[in-house]
Amino acid sequence: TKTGHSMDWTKYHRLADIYGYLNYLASTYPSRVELINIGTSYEKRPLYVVRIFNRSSSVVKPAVWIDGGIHAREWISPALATYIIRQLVEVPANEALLCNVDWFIMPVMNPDGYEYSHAFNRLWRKTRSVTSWTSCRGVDPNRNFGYKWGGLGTSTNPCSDVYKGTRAFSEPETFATSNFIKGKASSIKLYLTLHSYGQAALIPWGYNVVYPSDYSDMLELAKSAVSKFTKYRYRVGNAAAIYYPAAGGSDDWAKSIGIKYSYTFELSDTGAYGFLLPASNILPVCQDFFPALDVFAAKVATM
Ligand code: ING
Ligand code: ZN
Repeated sequence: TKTGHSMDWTKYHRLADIYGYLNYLASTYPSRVELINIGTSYEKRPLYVVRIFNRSSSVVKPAVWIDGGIHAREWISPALATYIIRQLVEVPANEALLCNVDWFIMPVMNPDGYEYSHAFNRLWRKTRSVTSWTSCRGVDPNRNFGYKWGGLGTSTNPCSDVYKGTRAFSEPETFATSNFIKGKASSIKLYLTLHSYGQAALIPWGYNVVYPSDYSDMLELAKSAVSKFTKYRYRVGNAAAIYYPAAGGSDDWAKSIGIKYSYTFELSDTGAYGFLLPASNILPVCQDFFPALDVFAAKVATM
C-alpha cells in the first residue's frame, strides 16, 4: 500500500495488520524503534515487544512497560496499545516523552486468543493451549502469573474462563513475557496492563483486599493520571476491592518483583457494549487516554 502498512484506528484489526505495522515501524524508524521477538505462542505465533527509545543516547533510562491483549475479546486494549506506539513513534510533538524514559510495549500478549476471537468466537478470553483430556482449551493468562497463583478468583476447571492452568507460567505467552520483564526489571519502574471493560484503574493487590505498604504512592499517581481524562470517568482503587479478588494477575506479579507502580487499566465502556465496544469508540478512547502517559513518564523520569 501507499503507506507501507494497513493499520488505522477506525476499526479493529487482525493480528497480521498489527504485526505488519510493527515491522513497518521498525524498518522506517530504526533510530527509535526496536522490534523484539520474545518468544512464541502456543500456536507458534511470534510474541513481539516494541522498544521505543532514543537510540543515540547510551545511558540506561528508567522504563515504562505497557501490554495489551492479555484477554482475547478485549479488543480495545490492543487498539490502544498500538495507538500509543504510533503516538510515541510517529508524532514528532511527542518526542519529549522519549527524552528521559524508555518504553516497552507489547500490544498483543495473547495472539492466539486474539485471532480466535476474530475468526471463531468473539467472546473468547483465554489462550488456546490444550491442557486436559476435555475438549475445553485455554488458560486465563491473567490467572497464570506466579504470585499467589491458584488463590481466590481462579479455577482448576479447564472449561472455566478463569482457569489457572497446570502451574504458574504454564502458558508460553505468560512465561516469555515474565522472563523478558524480569530481565529488565531493574529499569522498568511502571507496569501498565490494558484490559476492558469498566473504566477503572486497578491497584494491587488483586489476590485479596490487601494493600501494599506504598499503596498511597500508587493511588496518588493513578489519580493524577486519570485526572488527565476529559471524556471518560475512571474509578481508582484496590483491584480486589473495586472489582473482585483474583489471584495470578500480571499486575500483582509485577508488583511482587519490585516494580513499584503497577496498574491494570480497565478501558471503556462501563457495560453498555462491554467487550463489544463499537469501533467508532476507538479513537475517542485512545485520544482521551494518551495524555495520562505524560503523568506516568514524568514520575518514572525521577526514579
Ligand atoms: N479484568 C481483570 C481480570 O483478570 C482483575 C481484572 C484482575 C480484577 C485482578 C481483580 C484482580 O479479571 C478483566 N478485564 O479481565
Ligand atoms: Zn481482561
